[in-house]
Amino acid sequence: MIIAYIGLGSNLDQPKQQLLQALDELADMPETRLNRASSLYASSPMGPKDQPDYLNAIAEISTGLAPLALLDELQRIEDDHGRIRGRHWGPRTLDLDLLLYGEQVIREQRLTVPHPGIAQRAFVLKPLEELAPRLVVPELGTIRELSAACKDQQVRRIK
Ligand code: ROI
Repeated sequence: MIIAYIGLGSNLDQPKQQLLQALDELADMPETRLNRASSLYASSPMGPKDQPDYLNAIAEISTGLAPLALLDELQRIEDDHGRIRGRHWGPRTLDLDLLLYGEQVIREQRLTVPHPGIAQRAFVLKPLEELAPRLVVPELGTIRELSAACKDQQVRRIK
């Protein structure tokens, strides 16, 4: 089993319900256990501003799925949530990003791990810091260090 971290995001159609349901669906993936989940966090959109604020969270899973099989499962769950692949960086009902897969570095056509945006995104780093501050992102440093470097981005922990 490999420990992997999944980023969840939503800003359409009841984002809180989207995320809570997605956590249940992550727990139901084959060969996978949901170890724990962060709190939910709210932030204004990175990218185009003419869209609602986002809710984000992080799930830590243990999985026997290979990276691309895991990616297939994540895309299936996104599709089940009515994800429509519209404009680049537009609003979405559910976004599931494979952020980290053990300590592996993966550069394939469909999949880059660690996720390429990880070091610039407080809405990923803040909830990840809640779960695993000392976790090392291959080639970049610890979550705590990366999060400190993004501290000017506003992300609010809710509930
Ligand atoms: N902005 C925030 N705050 N949270 C997200 O999850 C998010 N996801 C995206 C883009 C459009 C880049 N902006 C985001 O895909």
